[in-house]
Amino acid sequence: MLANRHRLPHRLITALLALATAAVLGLTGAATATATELNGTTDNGEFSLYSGPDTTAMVLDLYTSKDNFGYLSWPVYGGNPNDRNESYWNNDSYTWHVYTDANRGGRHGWVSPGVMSNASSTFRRQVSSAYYTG
Ligand SMILES: [Ca+2]
Repeated sequence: MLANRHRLPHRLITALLALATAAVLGLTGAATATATELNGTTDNGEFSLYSGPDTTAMVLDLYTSKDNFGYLSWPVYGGNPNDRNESYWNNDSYTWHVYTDANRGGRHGWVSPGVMSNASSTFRRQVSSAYYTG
């Protein structure tokens, strides 16, 4: 939760600056690109875990850190995404850290920005929490 508090003000400031810029330029209806997490689509700024190999099947698209996948549901399809990951895509500008247990427990791995891959045997179908670091 601390990470969320850290990140949201930055995102809000960015959005406010964009709106201020739009106002100065006299633009109306200017849209700011914003990631919508847990909508089943990997937007810019999100880290996604997929239930199938090669970024297929169900998508758990995260914008903020998650302490316990046991409390989440797969977007669109429903059901629990805990220990169901087979591949991933970090479409964020931040590095994401994954753990095989909730609350940063178990084994730890990290995914650099832009990386898309299948999970290694160490993490395949075992990830239970995920965090970005700015
Ligand atoms: Ca999304």
